[in-house]
Amino acid sequence: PLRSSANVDTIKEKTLAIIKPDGVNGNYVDVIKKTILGSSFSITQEMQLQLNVNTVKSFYAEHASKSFFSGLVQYMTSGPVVIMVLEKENAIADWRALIGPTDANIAKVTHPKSVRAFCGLDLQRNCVHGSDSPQSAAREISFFFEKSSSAIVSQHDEL
Ligand code: IDP
Repeated sequence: PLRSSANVDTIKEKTLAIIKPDGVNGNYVDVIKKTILGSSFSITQEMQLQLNVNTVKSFYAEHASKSFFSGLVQYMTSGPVVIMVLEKENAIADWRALIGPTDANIAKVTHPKSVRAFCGLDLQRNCVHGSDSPQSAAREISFFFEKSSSAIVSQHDEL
């Protein structure tokens, strides 16, 4: 049987987005949320937090051995962040495409319309985070938003 396009099941996907301290501090929250909503994502959860050192170390554990790790921890605890769950079809890849490459200076050249191009500053201070795979998205969303993780979140001052 034919189905009208309105009835075609779409498989929605969720990803974790973070507006990092440079983005919040630079007053980019509203323009980034506008970009998100204008790109057919819905924002299903959102909170503003001041992250602490242990939470950032745990969130970025895969980078613990990297030379930039201590700088990353310092940066991510330097001010409040806005953490959101974004939902749409193909949300994980589409949000990564929308934010552009890790290095904001490269983004300005190769992806001038990307979020990191318009609000990022450099390789470290790149304004936004996006989950890089379905496994990361599942881990990162539960890290911040599942009830069982409230022990971690409750260590912060929710703003
Ligand atoms: P991604 O955020 O684009 O997925 P990752 O390689 O997972 O990039 O790195 C996590 C974060 O660590 C980056 O977004 C950036 O803020 C920071 N970072 C990555 N590589 C470097 C580096 O070489 N120097 C300084 N900071 C870095």
